[in-house]
Amino acid sequence: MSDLDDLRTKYLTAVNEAADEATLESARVAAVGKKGEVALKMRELGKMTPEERQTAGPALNALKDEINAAISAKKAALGDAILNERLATEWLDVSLPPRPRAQGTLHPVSVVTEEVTAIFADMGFEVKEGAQIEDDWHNFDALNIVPEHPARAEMDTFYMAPKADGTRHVLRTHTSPVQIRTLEAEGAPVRFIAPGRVYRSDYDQTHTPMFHQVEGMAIDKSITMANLKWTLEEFVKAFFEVDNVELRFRASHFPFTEPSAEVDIRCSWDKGVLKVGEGDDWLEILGSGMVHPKVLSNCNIDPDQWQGFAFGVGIDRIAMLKYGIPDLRGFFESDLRWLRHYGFRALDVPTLHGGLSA
Ligand code: 2U9
Repeated sequence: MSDLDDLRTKYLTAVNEAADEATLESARVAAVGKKGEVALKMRELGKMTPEERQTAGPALNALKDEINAAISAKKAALGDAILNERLATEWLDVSLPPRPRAQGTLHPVSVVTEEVTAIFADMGFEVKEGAQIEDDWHNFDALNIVPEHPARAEMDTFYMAPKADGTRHVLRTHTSPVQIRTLEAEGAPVRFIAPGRVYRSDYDQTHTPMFHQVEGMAIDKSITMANLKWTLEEFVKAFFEVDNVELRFRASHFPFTEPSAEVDIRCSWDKGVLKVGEGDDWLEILGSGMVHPKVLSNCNIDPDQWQGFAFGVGIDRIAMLKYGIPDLRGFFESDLRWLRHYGFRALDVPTLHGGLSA
C-alpha cells in the first residue's frame, strides 16, 4: 500500500500548501473528485481478490476521509485569514466622540417665497412657474414693451448669443413671461402668482444681477382696482403680521398696465427697525396696475370682455425689510456665517394655520 502513502503525502501537502480557495478546490478535485486519483484507485477494487479488497477498501475510504477532513480544516483556516485581514484593515474606533451634526438652514428667500405663496394660496391664487431663458416675444413684445424701450438695452438685459436666424434669447428680466404663457395657453378667467428668479444687469447694495420676484394676476369679467387694493392690503397685513395697514397708491407708468400704480405702506423706523402700519414714513413695496388691453389682445383675450389686475414684488426686498437684512449682496455669497445668522431652522417653515413666524 505504499502507493496510498504516496497519495496521502501528495494531497495532504497540496492541501496544506494551498494559499487560496481556488488552489484548494483544484487539489480537492484532483484527489477526491469524481475523477480524482482516489476514485480511480477505488475502481481498481473490482479487479482485486476478496482478501485484497478487504484491506484495500477500508484503507482507501480512510484516505478519502483524511483528505476531506484536511480540506475542511484548510478551508476554515483560509476563511479565518481573510476575516483577520479585513478586521485588521476595516476598523472603526467606536470610542471616538461623535462628529457634530452639520446644521443646515433655510435661506430667507425660500422662507419668504413660502410665506407669500401661503398667503396668496389662501386667497385662491394658483402658483405657476416658467423657464428662466425666454424669447423676445414673451419677455418684451407681448408685454407691450416696445423695441426702443430702455429695459431692452444691453445695459439692463442679459442676452444669449444670437442664433443663426439672428434672434437672441434673454435671461428673463421679470416673471411676466409666465403670465403671458398662461394667458396664451389657458385664456381667461385666471388667478395665479408666479414666483421665481429673474435677471438684470445691476449690482449695488440693493441690486444683484439675479434676484427673485413674485408677480400676481387676476383676470375675470368685472375685476377692478378695488379688488387689487383689497388683495394687496390682505397680503401686506398677513406678510408683516399686522392688523392694520395703510396703503398709498401713487400713479406710475408701466408698459403692461394701465392705469399703473406704485404702492407704499405707512411705516416708521425706530432705531433702524421697521414698524409697519403706523408712523409718518412711507415705504415703497410693490408695483401694480390693471393689465393693459393690448397685453390681453396679444394673448388672444378679448379686452372688451375681460379685465384684471397685475402686480409685482421683489421677494429679496421684502425679505430684507421683514427680517432686517441691510445688504442684498450677502444673499447670494453662500457665506456660512451669513446663512447661519439669517437662515431659518427647517421646522420654522411658515404656514397660515401654524402662524407665519410661529
Ligand atoms: C402681465 C401683465 C402685467 C406685473 C407688474 C409691476 C407692476 C412692478 C416691480 C416690482 C419690484 C418689479 O421686482 S421689481 O423690481 N414690478 O412694478 N409688475 S405690474 O404686471 C404684469 C405682468 C404680466 C402679462
